[in-house]
Amino acid sequence: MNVGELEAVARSLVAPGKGILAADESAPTIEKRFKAIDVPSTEENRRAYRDLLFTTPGVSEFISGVILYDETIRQRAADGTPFTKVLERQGIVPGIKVDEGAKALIGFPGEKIAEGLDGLRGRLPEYRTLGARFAKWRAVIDIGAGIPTRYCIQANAHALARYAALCQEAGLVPIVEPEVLMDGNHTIERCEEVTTEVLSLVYAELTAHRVVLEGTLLKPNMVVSGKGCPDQAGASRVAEATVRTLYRVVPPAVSGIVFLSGGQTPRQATEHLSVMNALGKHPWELSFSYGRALQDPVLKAWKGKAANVPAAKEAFFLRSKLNGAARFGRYSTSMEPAA
Ligand code: 5MM
Repeated sequence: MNVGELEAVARSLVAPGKGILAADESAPTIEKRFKAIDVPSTEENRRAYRDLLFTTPGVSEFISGVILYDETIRQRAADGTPFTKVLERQGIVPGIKVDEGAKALIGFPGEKIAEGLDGLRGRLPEYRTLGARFAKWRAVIDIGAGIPTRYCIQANAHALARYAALCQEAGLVPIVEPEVLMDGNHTIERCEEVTTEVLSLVYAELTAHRVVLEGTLLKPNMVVSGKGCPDQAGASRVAEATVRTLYRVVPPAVSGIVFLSGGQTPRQATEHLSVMNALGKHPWELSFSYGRALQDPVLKAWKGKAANVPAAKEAFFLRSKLNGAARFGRYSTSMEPAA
């Protein structure tokens, strides 16, 4: 393991004004996204969609890295260039999702454990040869009646730490993603309580596994009200609760924090990030690793039609640029195009 190299990659992913595009939708997830715009999830449609994202001119000013899925890291652009090369030529770092999805945690109804540790050590060197310099593993924590249990949090934290240690051994920066879901009626206070417990256990496990924190990034949820909660916290409450939680439990040695959007609207995700950055200087870069918040407007503009590719690229460029502004706390809703 070359610690200096890991830290350099981690820091480049959170360079000022930039963040990550999460384009690592697994086959079932991309099928769901395509279904919403009436596009069949064929291999060529998935390739064409990722092609439009990765060849959007100028986007490297705001996008530092892209998380790919196993199929995508092996695909090529229309001109035959491997996607990893298309990204590298723009100075964008390719990454790879290595978990195999969240599955039922036996004995714990309603809870999940991310799978994929078996054989992971053998899979990582190939991804590095294909061009990946960082990886991602997502654990899912649900809030509900009697959940999450301590056992579920512990089991997921342990798996995240095992994954992170194996990535560092293979020369890949691990993005550690423990996602507390927005689904449910819970209050923002309950989200804060659960997120605090989850992150505390994650850092206890990472430390126990001797993971070098400087060579990692954290991809957390923001602290928000559950989708069905009647009291929907506004941007300043979300920003304050999220930053307070991070200060309490995330060591300053971590190279950066790249939020997931988790079902927030694209505007909300951008505004929340901007307000957090406007609060002042923090011990870590506060950045983004959005999937839906970057891609929803792109999918709506594209609709699977070649004629819509320029408009879809424009939508991706705009969302990336606005999140780039949010990295400096300089986003305002007035920067959004009129509806
Ligand atoms: C892009 O979606 C990623 C893969 O999800 P599945 O394993 O469910 O197919 C997902 O891990 C994503 O990176 C994070 O959830 C962040 O995406 P959002 O849309 O929440 O910003």
